[in-house]
Amino acid sequence: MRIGITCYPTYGGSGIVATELGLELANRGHQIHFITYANPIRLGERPDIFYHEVEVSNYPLFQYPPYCLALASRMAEVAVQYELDLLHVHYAIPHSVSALLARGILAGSRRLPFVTTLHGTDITLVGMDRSYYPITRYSIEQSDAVTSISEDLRRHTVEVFDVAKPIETIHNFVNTGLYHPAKDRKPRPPRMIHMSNFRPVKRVTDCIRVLAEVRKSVDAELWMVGDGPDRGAAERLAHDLGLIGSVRFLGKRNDVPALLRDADVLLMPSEMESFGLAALEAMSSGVVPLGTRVGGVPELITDGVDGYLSNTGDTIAMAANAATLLTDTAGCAAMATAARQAAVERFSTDLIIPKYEAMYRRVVEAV
Ligand code: GMT
Repeated sequence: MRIGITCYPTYGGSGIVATELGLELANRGHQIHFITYANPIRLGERPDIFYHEVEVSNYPLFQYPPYCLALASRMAEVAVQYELDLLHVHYAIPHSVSALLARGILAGSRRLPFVTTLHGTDITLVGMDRSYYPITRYSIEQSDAVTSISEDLRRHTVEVFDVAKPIETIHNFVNTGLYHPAKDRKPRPPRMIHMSNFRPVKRVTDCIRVLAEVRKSVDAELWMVGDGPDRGAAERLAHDLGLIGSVRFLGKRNDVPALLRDADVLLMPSEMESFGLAALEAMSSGVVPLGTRVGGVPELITDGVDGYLSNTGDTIAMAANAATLLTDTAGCAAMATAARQAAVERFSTDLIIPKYEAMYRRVVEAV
C-alpha cells in the first residue's frame, strides 16, 4: 500500500510511534510518505521512505499562520502525485482535521480515506479545551477508522466526546531487536533512569525525591534523559537536596536504546500516561519499570510481576521498590526478564504492526 503518515515529528511519544510505524511498514514493503513540518527524529537515513515538508507562509496579515490548511493542501497534493491509498494521522489536533479537508478536496476525483490514531494528550488535555472540543469530536467522527493506543484512552474518548464511531485499541509496540537487554553489565553504581519531555504531567521532580529516598540505603545514581519546561525545577531540587553529584541531566539524546540498557530501573512517576512508551522501551531493554497507577499504564505494567505501580506522588513507595530492586540483584534480574518477556510476547512489532495493516486493508477496501 501507499501510505501517507502525519505526526508531530519532534521529541514526543506520538511522533516516535508514528515514525517507527512508518519504518516497520516500509520494512514490510509498503511505500511510506511522511507529510510533516520537519523530518521525524528517529527516521534516520532511509532512501526508501519519502519525506514531504509542509511549508507555512508567514504573511504579515497572518497573526497565526494557518498550518492546518497548508498541511491539508500538501496532503492532497502528495496523495495525487504518489497515488496514496490512505492517510494515517497521529494526534487528532490538527492532523485529523487536515486529513478531513484533504479527503474533501479530492472527493470529486479520487477516494482518500484516513485513519486517526489517538495518543492521549490530544484527548485528555487539548481536546477538552472548549475551543477545540467541537472540531476534535467532528474529526474523530469523520475519520474512516480510529485507533487508540490503550483501552483506557479508548474508554475516556467515548465518555468525554460521546462519539458513536467505533474505536479500536491497538497498543503501542516496540522493536525488540533494537531495544534489547545488555549482553554483559560493566561495573557501575546501581542506576535509575528517567526519560521524557519534562512537561509538568511527567512530575520530573518526583524522580529527584525518589533518588533522595533511595540514597538513604543505596549508593545509586539517576540519569535524566530529555529536556523540557520542568528541567530547571528538577535541577534546582537536586541542588537543594545535595544530590547534584548523583544525578546527570543528559538532555535530548538519540542513543536511547544504549542508554536504557545501561540502567537497572526506569522511573515514570507521571500524573497521566495514556500508554507510557518509555516504560515499554525500558521493559524491552530488560530494565524494570516503576510507574504510576494512571491511564493505560496498568495495561502495560503488571504490578509485582514485570515492574511496580504506585500512586501518583507517592515517592516513598516508588523509592522503596527501587531500593529493593537495586539491592536484590537476583530479584531485579528475574523481574527484568519478566519485563523483557512481556515486551516480546505482548507488544512486539510482529504482533502489533499486522493489526494496523489489517485496519488499512479494511479502510481501503470499504466502499
Ligand atoms: O506524554 C507526552 O507529553 C507526549 C505525548 C505525545 O502525544 O507525544 O505522549 C502520548 O503518546 C505516547 C505515545 O502513544 C504515550 O506513550 C504517552 O503515554 C502519551 N502521553 C500522555 O498521555 C500524557
